[in-house]
Amino acid sequence: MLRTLLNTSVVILMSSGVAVAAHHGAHGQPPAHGGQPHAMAHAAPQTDTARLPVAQGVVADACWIRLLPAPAPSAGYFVLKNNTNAPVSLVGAAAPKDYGLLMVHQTRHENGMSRMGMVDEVAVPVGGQLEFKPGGYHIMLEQPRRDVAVGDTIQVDLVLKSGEKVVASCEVKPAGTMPRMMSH
Ligand SMILES: [Cu+2]
Repeated sequence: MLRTLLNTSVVILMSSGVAVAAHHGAHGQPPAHGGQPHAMAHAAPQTDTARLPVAQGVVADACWIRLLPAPAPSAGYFVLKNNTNAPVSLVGAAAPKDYGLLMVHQTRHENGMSRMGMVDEVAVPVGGQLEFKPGGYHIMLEQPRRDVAVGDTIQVDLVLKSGEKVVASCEVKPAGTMPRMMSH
């Protein structure tokens, strides 16, 4: 019942234009993402990931974070590899030491516009991998709890549908790291 309600909230958000071209600004302003549906939809992934067991056979490689000055959200990228014999799905993320809110996002290109929306679940096939990269899937990091600086290492807990987590060690890099500044 609760799960159904949460999913419905996400669908409504994604179809009602939360995904915007200038998403950095939109996401950085409290009115844009302070709404109740948004907060509810992402309450679960912000749970205490410290208690989750570490998944065996699932790894996140080459994680890095493109740092933008607050209140703009920063973005995290990595390669998620599923070396198990079962499908794996990413359903959330948390970096409790450093950020108050993480979200799983996907950037899509429609009618020449770059749009971004939250996603419930990202599947990684058996024996395969999925690259989170600029212009595609990414993690948004919001509400920094300290002054995160270039060169820092951020521990990001990636929450799987199985109730396990994958711990990613992410290097913080400057905003200029990406050639396409306005699109991640
Ligand atoms: Cu995003």
